[in-house]
Amino acid sequence: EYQTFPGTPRWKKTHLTYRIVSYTSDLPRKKVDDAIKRALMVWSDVTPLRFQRVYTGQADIVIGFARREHGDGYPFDGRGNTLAHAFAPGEGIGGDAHFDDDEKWSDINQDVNLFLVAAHEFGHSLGLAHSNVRGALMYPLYSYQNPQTFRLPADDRRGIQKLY
Ligand code: TQI
Ligand code: CA
Ligand code: ZN
Ligand code: ZN
Repeated sequence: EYQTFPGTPRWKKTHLTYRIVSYTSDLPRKKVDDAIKRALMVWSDVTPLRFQRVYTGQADIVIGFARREHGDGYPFDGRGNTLAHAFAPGEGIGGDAHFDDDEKWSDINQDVNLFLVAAHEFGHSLGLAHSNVRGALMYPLYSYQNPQTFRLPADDRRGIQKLY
């Protein structure tokens, strides 16, 4: 069953902005942009949420790649283990998603698939914690699925539709 965070933080609006502030050198920028866009669509496809990209100024969901200590008190740990993290909805760092640039990011099946990890992180950005349903996107185990044929599992859909 899906879970929300304590106090059930959620966005109190359906039009959210996102901004990509830094990139990995593992992939061309266009592939990063595309993976992020499709990962957000996983959630906007099944809710009234809309995501608009902005290029300057502040945004609800700030997205970036970083390594080790990167200013939020949750340093990354080099290759392996933690791949990314995201913050529950809220002001400031709330909603933001960070990706460990010591991982080898990929848009296909080898290494770590950016689309799948980003879709999971944006679940956190929108207010979903971890599910205990094996196979759910928010289940805390990375398992590769073909991004081309990815469908949001029913448990995650129920969870996000409860919130929005
Ligand atoms: N990063 C953890 C995660 O996103 C960080 C984390 C642990 C976390 N508990 C949290 C973030 C609670 C927000 C709220 O779950 S990770 C997976 C999965 C990670 C793990 O790098 O371990 C995915 C990132 F689900 F496969 F285990 C992406 Cl898909
Ligand atoms: Ca790591
Ligand atoms: Zn961070
Ligand atoms: Zn998670």
